[in-house]
Amino acid sequence: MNHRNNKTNYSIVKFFLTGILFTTLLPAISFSQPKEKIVLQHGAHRIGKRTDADMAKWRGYGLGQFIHWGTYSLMGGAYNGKNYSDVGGAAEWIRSWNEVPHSVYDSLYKEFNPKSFNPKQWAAMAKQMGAKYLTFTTKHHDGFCLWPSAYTDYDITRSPYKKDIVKEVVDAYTEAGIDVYLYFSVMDWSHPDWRYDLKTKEDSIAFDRFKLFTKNQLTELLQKYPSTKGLWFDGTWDNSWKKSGAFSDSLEQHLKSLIPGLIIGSRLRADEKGNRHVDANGELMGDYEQGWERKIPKTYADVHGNDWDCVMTIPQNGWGYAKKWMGHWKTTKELLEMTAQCVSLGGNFVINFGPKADGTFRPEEIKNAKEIGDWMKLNSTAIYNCEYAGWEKQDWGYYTKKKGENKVYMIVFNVPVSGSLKIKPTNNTFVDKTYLLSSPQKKLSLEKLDGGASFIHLSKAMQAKQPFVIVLETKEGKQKNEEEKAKT
Ligand code: FHN
Repeated sequence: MNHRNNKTNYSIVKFFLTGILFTTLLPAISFSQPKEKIVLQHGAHRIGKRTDADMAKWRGYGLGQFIHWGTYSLMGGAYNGKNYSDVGGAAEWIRSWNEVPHSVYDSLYKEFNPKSFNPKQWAAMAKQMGAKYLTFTTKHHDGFCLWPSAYTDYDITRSPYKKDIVKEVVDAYTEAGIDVYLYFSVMDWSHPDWRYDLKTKEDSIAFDRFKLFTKNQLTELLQKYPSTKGLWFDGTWDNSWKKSGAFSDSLEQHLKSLIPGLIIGSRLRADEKGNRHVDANGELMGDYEQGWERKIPKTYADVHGNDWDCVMTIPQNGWGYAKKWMGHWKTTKELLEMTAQCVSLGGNFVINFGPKADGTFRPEEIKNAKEIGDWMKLNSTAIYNCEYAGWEKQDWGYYTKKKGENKVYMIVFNVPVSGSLKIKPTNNTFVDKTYLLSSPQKKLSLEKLDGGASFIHLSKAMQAKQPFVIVLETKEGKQKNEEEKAKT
């Protein structure tokens, strides 16, 4: 087999340092604006958000599904009776664990034969959950391709399964009305020309070949699956890629020329100075910010006016199937609250699933998906096509606003002991009508307070039903019975 000689010594320490740097420090570091504008050839080519219909659709998704699937799913994060999750390792990284000989991992493809894989069932589960888009791992860091690639033989055709899994997934989800985005790891442990850094002339020569290989594979993916709505890049944090700003720029333009409207997040690009995500002038490179991994912005100011999505694991960490899930497993209520929080701050929330090697999902994931879907059935109006409302955040939950309508939604997760929810519209807006989204005939009364604020008092029965959604129909102008301010 080609591309099998590369010895990767990615230790878990390096993984976690990368993770911490990437997920914790990125927004804080990257957005500090330099005083004077630097002239860049390969910086951002657009200031501000995209304004086209494809991006408007992306913005309205609200909820998405991520799927990590590959030969790592066979190990399930365990080797020789030991669990990688016990030492903080993510299951899809198990090849980098010292316990696992590369020869063992690199032979896994010979056993990859997902007999119970039913792409239509996967798509039906995602649809019931309310996901509007899927991000699917075509190739993770190990380099194994779930599609038949002309550029490597480390692909699905060499497995006993043989069939094109990417096609099966793209077709089933597209048919179910769910948009598909392809995850692609640039870092490829299986390729002899992959380099972490370019220290010698030989490194650069090898990496030039690797760049061509990457371009060929991506072109192949978009040509094979033209209904693809976008690409989700990963594994672009190493120096070799940071030193390839001009290439990443031309690659992005090439890919966008293949599918008009294609959406690509900020993980692909580097500028000529080695900055990633945002260029040396602090401008986002890409259609949306891709730095929100396993964390959610706290305030609207944190998103710097950009589109963004948050990708989240159900366990503490780990994306591929793990026999033993790491740390705390998020409950349905927590996942719903994160969805509401993301939409309230203008982002999408993407929940990861790690199917087993046989193609079935673990029961915990099935339960989460079902419960989320049941809630979405009643309340998704407050999630889809909604945006940041601009109202002062209150402790009971999150506001979202329907695009282009005079409707603000209160997604209530924590009713205070008083049973009363305070609301405070922005200046020059007042609430005209208040009712429950799930039963619009049930009007809620509003006690108007001084300063434009109001209370909604809830019955005990309603308090037990949270999370629930209250609709506020708004009008422009001042609330009528405002008291005169005290003269002091
Ligand atoms: O290293 C990967 C990880 O395995 C997983 O794929 C996540 C998903 O966002 N991305 C990387 C870390 O940022």
